[in-house]
Amino acid sequence: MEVIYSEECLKHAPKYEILSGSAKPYFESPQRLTAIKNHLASTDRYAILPPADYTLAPILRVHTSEFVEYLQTAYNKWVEQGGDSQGVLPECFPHPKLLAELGGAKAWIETAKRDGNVLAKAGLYCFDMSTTITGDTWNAAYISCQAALTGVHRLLQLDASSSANKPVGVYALCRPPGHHAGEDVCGGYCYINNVAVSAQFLIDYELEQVESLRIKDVSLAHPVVEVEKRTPKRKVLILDLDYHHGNGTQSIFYTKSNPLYISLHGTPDYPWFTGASHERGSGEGEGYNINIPLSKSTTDAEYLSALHDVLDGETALAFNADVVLVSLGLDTWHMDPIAGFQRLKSLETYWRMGEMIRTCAGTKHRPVLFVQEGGYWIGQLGDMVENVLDGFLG
Ligand code: SP5
Ligand code: ZN
Repeated sequence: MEVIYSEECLKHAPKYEILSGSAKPYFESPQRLTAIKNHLASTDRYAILPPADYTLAPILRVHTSEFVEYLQTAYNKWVEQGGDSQGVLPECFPHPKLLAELGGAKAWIETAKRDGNVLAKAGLYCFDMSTTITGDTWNAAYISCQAALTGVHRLLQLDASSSANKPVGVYALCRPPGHHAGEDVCGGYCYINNVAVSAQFLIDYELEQVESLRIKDVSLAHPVVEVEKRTPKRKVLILDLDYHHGNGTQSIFYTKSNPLYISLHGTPDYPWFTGASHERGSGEGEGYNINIPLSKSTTDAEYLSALHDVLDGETALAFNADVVLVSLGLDTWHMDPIAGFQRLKSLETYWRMGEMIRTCAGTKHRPVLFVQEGGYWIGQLGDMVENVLDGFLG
């Protein structure tokens, strides 16, 4: 299988985050990526390939230009304004109650956007204290997203030339991750929502249009290509297997009937205020958002049974996706230092997850792009990824 990976993504390396009231070493570390890459490279079944560049245009279909500009410029402004060189972190958020009492929500938010104070913007464009912006963050987040888009491109090429019934899959080894990032908010170590941008890319473009957008070597010097609305080209199913609810992906597509978003996640846990089963989408999107909250004491067998039920369920079957995107978090593992189902303890479970994606009715015979999200127990990340991908290949 092809693995899309770039060393540029290692350069984003904040020293610490604020968790449970104190500074902790940054869990979303570059070592996560090298551990997975080295593990896959040590077998002869995986080819490690660099990302190409599909410009900012696909990113701007999902994220606002003011948010993107903030990510690009925040660190330099922060340092200019006397901020800690470790990077940008908020000190105050526009909490709805605070704003209601002041009676001026809209006006304050507009002021924060317009004026030059990066501390106001830091709270406006971020929802937690773990998503530090350093001088290397934008570049890494951009290239992480380009790795996912490269994965989409390779997947479409492989699918066009593959023989029926043979599983077609690609793995985008992305970092920083993406599923917590919304259209104009970062959080949960996520800046650009790699899976959401990839889903919209698949919905927007035919293979030939993808080819014409492609610039061979990644560079940040490209002008912004005009972003047009397009007629949908494909139906996309997003399967979010990260331990945490993908609040960003959910919110980006909440009012849309394509993609179909399905998430299995631990509850109650971070991000605390999203992920209930009654969050089903709204308007045209009603019924196209499926949350499966699972107790933290979920076992291997219970997890697999929940996954099987949803992938073989009526909604996934009726949706009849053309392509599947998997938000692949490995923080479901019982030993994960910041997450994990306490009784999910068998590596074989990860193999079975891959197998279910290959064999269940809702995903069977579809090309699958696996996009790396969370997972913090570094010693076994490689084993978990290898099991999912091998289970998928069969
Ligand atoms: C992509 C992704 O997995 N992001 C997750 C961000 C989670 N950040 C908050 C973690 C809270 C951990 N609570 C500490 C419990 C220690 N036992
Ligand atoms: Zn996670």
